[in-house]
Amino acid sequence: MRKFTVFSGFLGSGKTTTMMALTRYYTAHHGKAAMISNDLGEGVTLADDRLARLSGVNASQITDECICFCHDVLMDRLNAYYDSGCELVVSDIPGFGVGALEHVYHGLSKEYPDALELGPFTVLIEPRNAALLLGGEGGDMAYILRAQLMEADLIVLNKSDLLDSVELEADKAWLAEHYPQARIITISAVTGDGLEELSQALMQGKASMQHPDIDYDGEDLQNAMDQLTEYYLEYAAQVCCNEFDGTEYLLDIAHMVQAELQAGGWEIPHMKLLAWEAEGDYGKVDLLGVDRPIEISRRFQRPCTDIAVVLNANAACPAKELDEIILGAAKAASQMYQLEIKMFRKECFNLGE
Ligand SMILES: Nc1nc2c(ncn2[C@@H]2O[C@H](COP(=O)(O)OP(=O)(O)OP(=O)(O)O)[C@@H](O)[C@H]2O)c(=O)[nH]1
Ligand SMILES: [Mg+2]
Repeated sequence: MRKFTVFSGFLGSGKTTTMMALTRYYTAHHGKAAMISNDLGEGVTLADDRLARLSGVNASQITDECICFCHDVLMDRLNAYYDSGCELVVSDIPGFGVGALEHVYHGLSKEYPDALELGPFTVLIEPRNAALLLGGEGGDMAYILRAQLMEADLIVLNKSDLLDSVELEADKAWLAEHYPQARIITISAVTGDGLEELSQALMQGKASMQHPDIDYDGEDLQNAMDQLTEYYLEYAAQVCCNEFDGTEYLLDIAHMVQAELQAGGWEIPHMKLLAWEAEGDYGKVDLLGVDRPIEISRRFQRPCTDIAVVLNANAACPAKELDEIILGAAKAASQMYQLEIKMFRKECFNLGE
């Protein structure tokens, strides 16, 4: 079988964590699987892809362009995976993913009609965003959440570990009522709950190839894109003497960025901070909003001396201010830890341009 499925969903909903858990689970229990991380930065190392590979998952990245618009690159990559024995490949999508159903699924099926089987177009949502929609809130981002869910053949309510069974059933019922075209399942990418159901849904389910009216050329999507700045930073940091706690270092950067953004009245749906040592030990910290606790997704197992750092962020903050805040935090934290830093790459651009 040559199955391909796109994972759409809001920033921080857990696409990467789910693709990693699914790829690992599927390979262990069913057959070989692989995942692709897709984002827009030119020639960058994606934190998502590096994280997946550091944790031993069969993964690769496509950068510079959305898979919406580079079907030849995507198809070459998929063929390489299928030729190496993979039967299931999943990929995420940059930005908000809105329009990916048309651009990726309909585009691929026109250009490569018999090359692969498209699995259900899959959209992840996390409880916090489900609660916003349920409460009739969500501000400017509500359009994005609704458009994503309208495109779904399969809605995956992730982070089920954060809800009790009554809350879970209420969210599921609301999603089923408002998005009747989609099947709804609940999973926790962190605990592994629901991964068998997700595997079955992807392998047995098919893309409906529906054409929902999501007002793709309308003002709402453009407004949302205009607000967001995408940021990529890569550098090496070496301690002058002794050792340091790499996880605490990443946490300090995240706290500084959070405080500055909050003070400026900005918002940050997701900033990922990943660092690793040459021997393969690594740490990862996630900032998921100015008002949410900072999460440690992985702690370094040992003290650090010499690390590579990749920081990727999406923030509702102008590019110049975001650059000053993030670079300022990275430099200040490095000074605190007596680290000498060597910058490799920085990309910072508005998503709407
Ligand atoms: N509690 C809990 N946290 C989760 C779960 N899945 C993901 N997370 C956390 O949610 C945060 C975001 O997860 P990612 O997988 O990076 O989210 P994403 O959708 O790939 O984010 P973008 O790449 O920015 O679009 C991380 O801190 C994860 O550890 C889950 O099932 N339960
Ligand atoms: Mg991701």
